[in-house]
Amino acid sequence: MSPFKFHPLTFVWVFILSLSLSVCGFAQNTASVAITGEVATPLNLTLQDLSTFKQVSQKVKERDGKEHEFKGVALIELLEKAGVTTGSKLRGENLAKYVLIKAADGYEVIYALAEIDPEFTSQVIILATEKDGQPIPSGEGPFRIITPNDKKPARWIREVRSIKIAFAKD
Ligand SMILES: Nc1nc2c(c(=O)[nH]1)N[C@H]1C(S)=C(S)[C@@H](COP(=O)(O)O)O[C@H]1N2
Ligand SMILES: [Mo]
Repeated sequence: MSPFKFHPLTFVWVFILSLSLSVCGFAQNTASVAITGEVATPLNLTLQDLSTFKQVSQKVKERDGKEHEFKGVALIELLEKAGVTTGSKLRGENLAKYVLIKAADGYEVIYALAEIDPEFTSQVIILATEKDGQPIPSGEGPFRIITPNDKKPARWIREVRSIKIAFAKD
């Protein structure tokens, strides 16, 4: 006889637990960020896709007053990949473009395109995929925007789903 006695329902609970864990993992791995609007090439980027870009880290203080290190891809790199008017093309009417970022909970924030472009600012805004060396958990991630120079974190939008470039002009 085995020294351990399992309750008959143990296996059912273990099964349910492992199933829900794998469903969560699957959701994280298939989650993606769509880049649409005024782009040459619309993109739909998964964590896997983002890992192929140059990785950038930003250390920021969160609301809890503690410093956290976020790692991900410079937003400008993603916009360039999508063929957005950046750099020398960011002039004239293109200066009226904004970047609308939407989250899973319906929260939305905007940045002017020029706020993101390195010819206008030395701040590197990132689409973060890691926090303190770990994937960003659901509820906050898997994708979060970090804007290190913003004095309050209200535009550090969690659970990013889409990024749309548009003209503010009518
Ligand atoms: N998706 C999403 N992101 C969000 C918000 C939100 O309501 N939804 N709130 C913002 C505000 S107002 C703040 S102050 C910070 C808070 O981040 P924290 O909960 O990680 O401290 O998240 C920002 N990002
Ligand atoms: Mo906030």
